[in-house]
Amino acid sequence: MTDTWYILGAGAMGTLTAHEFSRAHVQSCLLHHGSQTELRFLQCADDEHTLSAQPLTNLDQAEIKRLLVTTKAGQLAAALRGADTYLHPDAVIVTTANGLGMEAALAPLLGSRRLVRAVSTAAAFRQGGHQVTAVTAGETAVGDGQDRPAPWFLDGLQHVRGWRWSPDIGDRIHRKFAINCAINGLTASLGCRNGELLNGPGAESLAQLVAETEPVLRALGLWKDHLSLQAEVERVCRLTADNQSSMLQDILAQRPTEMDYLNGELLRRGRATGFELARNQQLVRAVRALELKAQ
Ligand code: KPL
Repeated sequence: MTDTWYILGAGAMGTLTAHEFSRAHVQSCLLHHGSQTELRFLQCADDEHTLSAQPLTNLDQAEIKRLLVTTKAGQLAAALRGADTYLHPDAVIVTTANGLGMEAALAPLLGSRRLVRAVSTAAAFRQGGHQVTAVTAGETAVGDGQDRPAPWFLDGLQHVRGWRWSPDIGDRIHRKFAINCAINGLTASLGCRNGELLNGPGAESLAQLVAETEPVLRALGLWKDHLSLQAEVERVCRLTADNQSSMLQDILAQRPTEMDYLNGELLRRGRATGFELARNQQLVRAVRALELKAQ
């Protein structure tokens, strides 16, 4: 029998993932940090699915051998701290969190375990309370730096719709980082959908931000594509034109954003290499001000 995947974080991403695992007959258990069993209602096109989320504290010590953490980067450390008692010493831990710069703070919490990164285009949003609406199951790339899929991937995750092993996960993380640095903060600060960065004042702000950002990303080895970042970002904005970026959703729902792990981290790395990034700095300040206003 294969090990159960425990999915920690019963928000939009966790709920959609738990549904996708169940669709693929991959045994999973959705977990949350509360003290009671809760329900989540997931709307997928015309179907509604009800899922239950169990309190983490219901588990036995060291019960978790496979953990998928679906919280954002800023909540990863707290999630791992809360799960510590329940994690097996050899547990595989996978995170779908975006961004860069969280690794050092997490290292003491992982012990001898490794944190495996997953890069996902799955999208869902929470409509307040326990209602979640799925936008797309998307594609999820998982990798631990090895060419061949790990046994824990082959015995379960490979059957889930859109989940693929990726030998070049580092490049995918960097690519998503670059695209999110261009789109997320700007849509959050302007309060606009992704498609609104293609025309008018939104397009002007995007062009200025990308013109400042691409050279530093290239210098840091975080954008290696032969295509310009501007062309790729415009393509993503067209594909996701009706979406509210995840950062805009966080601002609207008064949740902390991933800014520290996106443009905030870019500023830190850029400064260490001699780049002063005025527009990125302005954007980080603008998003922090929105976060503070919401507190
Ligand atoms: O990844 C995204 C996000 O919102 O975090 C994009 C690509 C911008 C799609 O909305």
